[in-house]
Amino acid sequence: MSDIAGRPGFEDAFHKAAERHERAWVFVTLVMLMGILACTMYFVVYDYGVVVRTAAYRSDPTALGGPAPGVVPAADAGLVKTGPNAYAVHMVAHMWGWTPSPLHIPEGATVTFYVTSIDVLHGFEVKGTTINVTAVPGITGEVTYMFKHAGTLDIICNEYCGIEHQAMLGRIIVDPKPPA
Ligand SMILES: [Cu+2]
Repeated sequence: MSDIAGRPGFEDAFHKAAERHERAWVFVTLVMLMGILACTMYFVVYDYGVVVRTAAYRSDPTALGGPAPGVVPAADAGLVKTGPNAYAVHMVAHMWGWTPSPLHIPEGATVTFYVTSIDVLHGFEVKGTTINVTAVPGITGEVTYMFKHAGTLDIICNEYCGIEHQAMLGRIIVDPKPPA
């Protein structure tokens, strides 16, 4: 074994140190990959439900049984039954809140949200779920979601919409199924 810089055993020590570093970095990479996988699995397992479909169209919300343009529905307007275990609701964004809220949903229900805004752009996001629809004045966005678990979910606004944007909160309460 030749020596670098005239020091006996230097090359051996150098290779051993390099190997140690390589192993350490392979380990760090594996830990990061496992972290990403764990986050993904967590969301797959613990997500509150699944998006069934989404759509967006220009429309007069009254054609869908919703409030007239510019009108905020009643705060306690609930779900409208559209089929077995299926419901619809018109969710209206306004500076700075969501109506109707709080919104009660039975556990296991599939709910179609018709989302619009009466003033500026807002973002309809339900924390802990994959619901994320932009609320645009004059346009109805549609998202259908199946709520698998009972619990309380927060509605937030994810498009900056003015001075009280960060306080623009709503609430969805998924009521547990009565015992059969
Ligand atoms: Cu907003």
